[in-house]
Amino acid sequence: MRIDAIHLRELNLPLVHPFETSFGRTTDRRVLLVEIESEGLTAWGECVAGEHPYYCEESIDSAWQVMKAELAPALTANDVEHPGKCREIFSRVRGNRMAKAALENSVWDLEAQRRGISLADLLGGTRTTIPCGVSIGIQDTPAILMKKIETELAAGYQRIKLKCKPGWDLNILREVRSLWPDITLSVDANSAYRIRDLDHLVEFEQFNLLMIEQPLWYDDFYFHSMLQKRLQTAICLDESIRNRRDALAAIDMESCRIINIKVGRVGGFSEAIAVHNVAEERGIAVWCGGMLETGIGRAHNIALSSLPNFSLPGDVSASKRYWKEDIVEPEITVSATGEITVPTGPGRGYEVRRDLVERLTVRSESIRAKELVH
Ligand code: OSB
Ligand code: MG
Repeated sequence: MRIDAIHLRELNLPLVHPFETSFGRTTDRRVLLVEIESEGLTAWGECVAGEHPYYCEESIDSAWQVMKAELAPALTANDVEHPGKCREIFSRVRGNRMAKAALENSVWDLEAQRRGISLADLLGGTRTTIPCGVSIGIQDTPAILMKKIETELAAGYQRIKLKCKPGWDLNILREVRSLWPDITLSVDANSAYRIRDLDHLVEFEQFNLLMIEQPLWYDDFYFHSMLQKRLQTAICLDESIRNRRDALAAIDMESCRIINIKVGRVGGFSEAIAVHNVAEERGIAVWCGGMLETGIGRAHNIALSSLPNFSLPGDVSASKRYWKEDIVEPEITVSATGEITVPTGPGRGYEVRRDLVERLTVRSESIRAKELVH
């Protein structure tokens, strides 16, 4: 297929509630969208990089620069026979996986439209509905957190994940478990602990957690492996897993027993599928993580979550938990039993509200195929 033009845009969208992790608080999301024009079709992708390089090395500004200067020109200069070819086209550029993913995922979105099948089908999905959980940020007080948990359980979500850090961990878990002894519960530390906290982390065992997500360094396997040996509770790796080889290493070293797959973090759908497959072969369950996406990234996460080994509830939740008005229609909704129905129409299955996108755009830039410039 021939890519005629790639449009980058930045939108500013206030979150309904601020989202706080161990590395910081987000109140407004700077959203980077990619729109691809190809032979009369329009496809979309979302770059999930943060406002700051705190979750990983990328930020939306670094991603914009790399897409504009390197990745987008490489894509328009090549014949992209299949979205699976993007990895090779981008291979000269090291890292920058969120920037690569935004473009590659748009090409998958395009290919699904071209073939008139759903994105989920194109990716090899088998599930018709996906189980959903929520990620609840650090709150100003424990009482506010308890209220939030109550709301999310009432909405039907199947798993509650709490962001934690030293000082917002055992005290919180004690209170949550006294109120809800049996719910499926996990924590995500976003690398807030060190190996010297080992005895402290062993205390988490008493709360019957489904998993402890990324307790140690964002780039570590070795110390996670040491920690996993001391814990009955499964460690789940998020930040550390950048690709299929990382997943293999982590599984072989027993650094984790569960993997969180984020399509942006691993550089696109092709690599996400590869991580999914290698985990499946080794009997390691995966689930789909989230990065406070708008409906575009969310739609892509839903399609990915339809693959068979996404057996645990993901951080893929309803639009209204994040946005007053999402940029897709219909907005993403979750059933009373905590499930999202995987759309079956062609492409991503959620229309982009172009008028709203235009109104929210604060900067844009286009990269066109060379032959079109005269
Ligand atoms: O570690 O999963 C994470 C959001 C920003 C950065 C990192 C993470 C998160 C989340 C949000 O947990 C999950 C969501 O989008 O619902
Ligand atoms: Mg995480």
